[in-house]
Amino acid sequence: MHEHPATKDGKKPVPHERDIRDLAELNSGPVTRFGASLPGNLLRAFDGQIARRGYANRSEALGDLIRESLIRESWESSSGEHIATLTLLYDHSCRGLLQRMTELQHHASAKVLSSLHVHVSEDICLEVLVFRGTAEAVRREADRLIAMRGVLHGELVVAGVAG
Ligand code: NI
Repeated sequence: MHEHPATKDGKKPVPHERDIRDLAELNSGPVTRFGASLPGNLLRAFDGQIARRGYANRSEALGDLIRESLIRESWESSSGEHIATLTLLYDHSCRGLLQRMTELQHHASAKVLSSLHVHVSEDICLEVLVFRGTAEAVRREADRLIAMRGVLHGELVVAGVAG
């Protein structure tokens, strides 16, 4: 990875924003081993998916997931307003979760245009939020919601750039 010059206000640009467009550069450099700790069931399920998709090993599959995640993130460097959906699966019985989620949505810098709620089971709810805002604001609110205790899964999909 090459060095990025500091911008006028002294803040360094996020290094990946430009670099991730260059997959060749992402795939260059020495191979580095690292350790990771995951719940056993999660790893077994991942191994099953790896086998179904025909990957030679976990490293290849993990590399693809990481690249996909980085590329998906690259839209954040684009300017203007975006429309995006955030799908959340959460345990509504988790103490304080509903209040924290509601408060965040009322104060979010990305506007919540609409939401859809489905009671999936006794404890689990599915919620789809439609956001409008800058890429940075939408991503920030989505990340904060996904990180909340009691949220089991979250996925942000950018539906388009608002006119
Ligand atoms: Ni519900």
